Amino acid sequence: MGVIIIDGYTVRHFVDDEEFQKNVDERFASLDLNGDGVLSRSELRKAFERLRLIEAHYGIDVVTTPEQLTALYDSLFDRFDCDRSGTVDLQEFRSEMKQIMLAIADGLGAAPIQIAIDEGNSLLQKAADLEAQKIAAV
Ligand SMILES: [Ca+2]
Repeated sequence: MGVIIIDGYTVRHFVDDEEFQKNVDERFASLDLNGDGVLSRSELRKAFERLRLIEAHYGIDVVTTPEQLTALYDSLFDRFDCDRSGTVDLQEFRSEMKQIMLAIADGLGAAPIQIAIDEGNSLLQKAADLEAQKIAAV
């Protein structure tokens, strides 16, 4: 478990950077377990569990039953699956990840806050790393 200091500005910067697109594309590829080029419901569920988006963005910290969790993941899947094809393609994944990150940025606002990160490669961690690199490069 690490702790990063991050604000909305840092997250927005990251979303506009090509590094973000690269990260999202890599993530998509690693989540597409059967390699068919789209994410199924179960593949995307694994993604949510890994990204910890529930905790980070949706603000739900008390999820008690498996049924509630499934309902939650289903509603998230429907958000990603814009054209209701039953799968999430790369374009849908990219645009929704961007929306989610921007929503996080809005939530963070201008005041830097500390966030506990317990996965080394989370997107917020990458955002903080990128900002640190930029500061170091000046
Ligand atoms: Ca797939």
